[in-house]
Amino acid sequence: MRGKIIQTLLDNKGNFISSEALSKKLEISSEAIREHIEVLKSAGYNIEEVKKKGYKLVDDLNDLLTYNNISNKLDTKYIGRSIIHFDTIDSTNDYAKKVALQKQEGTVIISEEQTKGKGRIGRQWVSKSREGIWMSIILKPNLIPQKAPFLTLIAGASITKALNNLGVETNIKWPNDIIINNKKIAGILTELSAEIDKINYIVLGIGINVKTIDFSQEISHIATSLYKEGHKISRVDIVRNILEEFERLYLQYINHGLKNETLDICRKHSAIIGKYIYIISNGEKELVKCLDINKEGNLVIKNDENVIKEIMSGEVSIRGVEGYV
Ligand code: BTX
Repeated sequence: MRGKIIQTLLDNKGNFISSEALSKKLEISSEAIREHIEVLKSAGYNIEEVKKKGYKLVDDLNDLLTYNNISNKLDTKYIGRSIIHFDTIDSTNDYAKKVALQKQEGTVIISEEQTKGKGRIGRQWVSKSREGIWMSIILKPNLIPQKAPFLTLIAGASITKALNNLGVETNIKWPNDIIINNKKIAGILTELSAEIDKINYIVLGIGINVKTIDFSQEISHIATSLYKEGHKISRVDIVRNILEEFERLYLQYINHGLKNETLDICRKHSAIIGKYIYIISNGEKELVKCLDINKEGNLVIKNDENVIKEIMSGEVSIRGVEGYV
């Protein structure tokens, strides 16, 4: 019933709905409505109550990343059909790994804040309360483990496509960064648990800066947010779009292998194809020309001796000649 109340308030966007109208629509007493509203308020919903006008959900909190908000009009079969929402947590990836074996494929762990958000190779991911989207998707594909890195590309392509649907142009810095104006608005951290020939689960972590205006000095030269770039978009809309695009591209890959749209998106929106870049691996830095992303999702580069090589995403980092890109 509380889900239905939230749904009705959401449908009524920004407007009051009287207690009578609510109780008529949901076929419960005004007293029961009042009790449910109290519980919803204590769960963090910002419901405004005005005598003779009724109730309304105050705008910004429509943007809490709860199951009710996201699942409203979510058009997926199983990605995001189950959502575990936290106000705060250490890391959604770490939580997802703890519960992955017991949860169904497509379960999403999402938090308003992370206190120990993780980047790759032990790096930190700044994840302030309500300023962005910090979420992890649990996947259990029937693939050999060597194919897991491609899922990072699917995530990157789905973030790009989703933001595109919402009017934002982004580029992908292979393999795991999404950028606007040469700065990072999103990062992807893919973690794998596998046997030699079988994936147990994959946790796909996605971090997107949405509302942050001030970044700390350490990252302000490489980080930006959608708000900072002039795109005031609701976090809920972004999550919903990403889950839908992700499911589509993921199913294409699982069902049709390498014949899929992901590569087209990654190539078309690549921030590095055709450019000179530094490949950094184990502290070594090599200047190369980036030629393409091949069918397996590996980066094809040419080094200064004109030797063409394939780079797997693994643990390399990429830097542009003049800075971050
Ligand atoms: P990465 O290792 O490519 O990027 C991490 C680096 O990016 C940091 O060392 C820092 O320089 C910079 N950085 C830190 N925070 C931010 C930020 N908010 N915006 C831009 N740049 C930043 C990228 O790793 C992968 C990030 C995945 C984050 C998600 S959030 C949900 C999930 N849970 C979790 O703990 N991590 C993932």
